[in-house]
Amino acid sequence: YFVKDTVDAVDQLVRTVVRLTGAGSTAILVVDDTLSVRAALVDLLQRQKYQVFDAGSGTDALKILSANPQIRLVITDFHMPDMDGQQLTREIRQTYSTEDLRVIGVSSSSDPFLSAALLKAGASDFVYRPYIAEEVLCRVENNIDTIKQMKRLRHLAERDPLTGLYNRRAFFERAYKILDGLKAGNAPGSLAILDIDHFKTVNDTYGHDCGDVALNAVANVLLTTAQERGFLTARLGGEEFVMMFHHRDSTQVFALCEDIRQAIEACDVRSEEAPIALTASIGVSVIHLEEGMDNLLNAADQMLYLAKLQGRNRVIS
Ligand code: GH3
Ligand code: MG
Ligand code: MG
Ligand code: MG
Repeated sequence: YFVKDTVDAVDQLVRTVVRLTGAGSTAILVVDDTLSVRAALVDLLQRQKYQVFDAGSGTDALKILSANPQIRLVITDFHMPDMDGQQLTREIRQTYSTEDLRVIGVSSSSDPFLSAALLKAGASDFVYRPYIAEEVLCRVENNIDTIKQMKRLRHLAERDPLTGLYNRRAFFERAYKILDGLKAGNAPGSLAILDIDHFKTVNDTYGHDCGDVALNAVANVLLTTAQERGFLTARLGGEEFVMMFHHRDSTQVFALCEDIRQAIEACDVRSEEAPIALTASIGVSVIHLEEGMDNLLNAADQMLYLAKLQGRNRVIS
């Protein structure tokens, strides 16, 4: 009986497979219209402790994918009645990048052009059946590893190592897109620069390590507020941070910045029990449709300068 034979053969091979690391939590979707073939692959992957989903058609596969965003890899058959593996891969690539979701094609066809067709459509790998279980598992692991490496590199490229906020580069990449979107939709938005008050004194009085703790406290306020209320934020450098607010008028932005200012003032940062006074000044510039990013930054900087001049720990827009 085919399934049993396959499973037994797989069993033999799996015992010889080097213990693969990190299989535990990764979710994989197996797509094949032939139940027995699908079942054998599902079984192979489940034995390696992957979380496995399966679909009998491309249409079902797309539904399962959108309902389960944790899926990182699709292993798809080529020949299927409603939508073949190439069409499915093309559909997948409309929504999911190779950084988020890998596709491995499988086929028992003797047509040597199938692998090229699938790779062209956006698959990252291909195996012809009958396959050696160990090869499939190694390809699965390699593809998952590629995603992890890409994530790691993206994190290194986009995040500030001290606070975990976006860095300058990542901020501007996103900010230009937001600005274009606002202009296209004639929607309101603002840009704000935040600078910690007398931060040099914090460093000089309590030491650089305490300064770093204070920077992280401010970053946490920004990160939490940004997640809760939906805006873009980043560390521009030193003790300066930037925020971009979209689809909010100037009154709403002012109120939001005022909340941020108060949350920073309320931060409980201590040096050997002694509380450290932590405040920040914020300069806001409202986006006018004719304005570019440089003008916006300059205008926000001028407002920040005024906030410092008028006594710090305040929002000026
Ligand atoms: P103001 O209220 O006018 O903004 O005064 P300030 O002291 O905050 O401004 P100033 O620009 O004189 O000082 C900024 C300080 O921030 C100087 C620098 O050593 C410190 N700084 C910059 N980056 C870091 C960092 O990553 N960690 C720590 N601990 N300090 C930093
Ligand atoms: Mg088939
Ligand atoms: Mg500064
Ligand atoms: Mg400062």
